[in-house]
Amino acid sequence: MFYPTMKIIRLLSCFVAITTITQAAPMYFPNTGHYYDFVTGFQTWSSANIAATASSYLGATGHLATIADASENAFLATTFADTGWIGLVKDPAVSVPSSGWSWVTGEPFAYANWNDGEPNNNTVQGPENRGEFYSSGTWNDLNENPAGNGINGYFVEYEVVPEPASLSLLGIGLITLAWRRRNRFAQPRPTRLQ
Ligand SMILES: [Ca+2]
Ligand SMILES: [Ca+2]
Repeated sequence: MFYPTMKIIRLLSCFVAITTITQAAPMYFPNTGHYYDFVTGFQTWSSANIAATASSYLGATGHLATIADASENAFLATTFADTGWIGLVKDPAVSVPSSGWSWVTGEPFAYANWNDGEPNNNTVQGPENRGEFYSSGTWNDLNENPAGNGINGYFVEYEVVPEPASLSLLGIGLITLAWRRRNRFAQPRPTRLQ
């Protein structure tokens, strides 16, 4: 009885290890230089916002994804093909559905890709002051807690700054080379014996 139990535990350990290894890493988008991920599982927009800002990748703190232009929008749609929260919020004091929107990062709200008929501020479940990204790439304004209605998770973005280590090493190398050359020329030349 003991041996089969240990065998099962070992098999489960292998399964967990394989699952961990095969977990997808955030995806890189060259146009922005940022990394993106889709975290599966329903939660309210605010919970997703907190979770995103509590996460990090390659030293960069995450935030709910922000979309500056059509290329970034298309990247999210084609890479993840899923529906979830993005870092889009509306000032509740603004009554016009299409006005008062901003990104959680404070970057300019210069691009939008609303789905047909959206934003409509459908108040059946409460005011729609949060941004939902459809798998098709279009957007919907949605309330804070739609109880799982269409939200499969959230998009997180990591604004990773390129590692300067290689540049630093290059700089140190050049300085060292210059110092050596200067010292070599500064040294008195041996007097040639006549
Ligand atoms: Ca962005
Ligand atoms: Ca809506």
